[in-house]
Amino acid sequence: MTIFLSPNSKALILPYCLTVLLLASPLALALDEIEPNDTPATAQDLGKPQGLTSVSGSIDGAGDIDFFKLDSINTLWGFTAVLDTSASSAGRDATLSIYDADGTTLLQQDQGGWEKGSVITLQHFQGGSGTPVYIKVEAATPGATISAYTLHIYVTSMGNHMETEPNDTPQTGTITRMSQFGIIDSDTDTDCFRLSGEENDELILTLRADPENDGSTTDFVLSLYDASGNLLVSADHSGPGGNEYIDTITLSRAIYSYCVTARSGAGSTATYSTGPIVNNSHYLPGFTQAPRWLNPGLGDIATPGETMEFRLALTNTSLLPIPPQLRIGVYSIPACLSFADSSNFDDVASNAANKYFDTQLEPGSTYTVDFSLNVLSVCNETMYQDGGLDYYSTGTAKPIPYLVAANQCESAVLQIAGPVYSGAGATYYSSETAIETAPDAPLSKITVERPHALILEAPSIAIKDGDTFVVNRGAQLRVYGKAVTCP
Ligand SMILES: [Ca+2]
Ligand SMILES: [Ca+2]
Ligand SMILES: [Ca+2]
Ligand SMILES: [Ca+2]
Repeated sequence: MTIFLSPNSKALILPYCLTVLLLASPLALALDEIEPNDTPATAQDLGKPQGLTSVSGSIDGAGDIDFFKLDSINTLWGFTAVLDTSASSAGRDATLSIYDADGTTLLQQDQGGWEKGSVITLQHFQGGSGTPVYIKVEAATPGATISAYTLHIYVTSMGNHMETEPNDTPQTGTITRMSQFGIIDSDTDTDCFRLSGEENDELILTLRADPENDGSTTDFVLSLYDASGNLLVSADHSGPGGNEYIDTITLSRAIYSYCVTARSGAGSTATYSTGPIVNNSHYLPGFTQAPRWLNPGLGDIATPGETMEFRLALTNTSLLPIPPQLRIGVYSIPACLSFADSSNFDDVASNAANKYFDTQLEPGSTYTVDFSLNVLSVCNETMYQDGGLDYYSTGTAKPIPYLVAANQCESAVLQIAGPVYSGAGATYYSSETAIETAPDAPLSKITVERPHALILEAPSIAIKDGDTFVVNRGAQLRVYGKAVTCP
């Protein structure tokens, strides 16, 4: 299964033009720092991150500064960097900073944003693929020693989607995207966001207090609530202009809300960004895509000239509605298939089509699209259900493999000339009533080797006495005893 981000538009989205891949299973990489790394020029290169990267290091007294270089995925993506100094037997006060590609332009900085260290969050990458940013770890007091720290870098897709008012209670919270942007516009404003947890999900919540980096000094509070509105945990560690961080909470399958309030500084400049990290990566609601081939032939084989009928399906398996930016698409291989009936789609190209849904998908509900395709040629290919949840800037390509084989009727005996069957292309579909090796190769062994398939369909099938069949791993031998009509 391939999961991908798609632009939030109604353009046709094909997998080969996607720019952003989400990882179905985020990677976790654990490294030790490598000295010398005291300047951007000698920064330890962490490359283009995937999932969670953790680095263990230390600040060894006077002069030690640790720089790490992180390469951009693209500007739709960003990261959260969490510095944990709680294991240090010496000093624990550190400063965590992010610099632009020049190594000197400060993008974000934190000192003691949470109980165990510092946090920089929802920091967009600044340029296209490979453009670096630099992360700096240093002692808050020059010359101090931090005997051990761990730097965790969580990579997430972002977008800073705007909150939707009214959202002042846990029950009315804006449904969470990957990251959210909001404003505490009055002393009484509370902004809540809801997400649907799954059993044993690990949730981290972060708040960036000054997303514009313009020096605003609102003092925010970030709080997590259960489905009944009970407060589970609250973070108010930082002062004015400081980030907030809620460390890992293990979830149940339930709806959770996190709310933002301001202790000071409400008004038009009281902007923030906030978002969850779930299982070291983005938050996405639970959903399934289940495309089906409705009329497969015997043995899941079609023949040229037939019509294949498909049903695409998208089901919301989470506990919250999926907002109505939903798209179900299809794409197929143009050499193999062409649309016979695409009338249920909203836009149709030669081998791709999309259907858009403008009402939210309720929990447990399914949207489907039926269509049919003409079978053009012999193929061993895949038809894909494409797209999905544009609200979350994401989609999934889910394949249906299919086999199209030629129906060959020209002789009564399929005679195999050599010891290795190769068929006509990748597949062979025969109405022959007998199969045997060549007369001059008695007692031969007939071997079917990947990617070949030998498919026999006839009222009765005989194999010459003494001939041996070998079907190697990955190859296919299918024998069907049904009547075949030949011209
Ligand atoms: Ca060091
Ligand atoms: Ca160093
Ligand atoms: Ca608000
Ligand atoms: Ca509000």
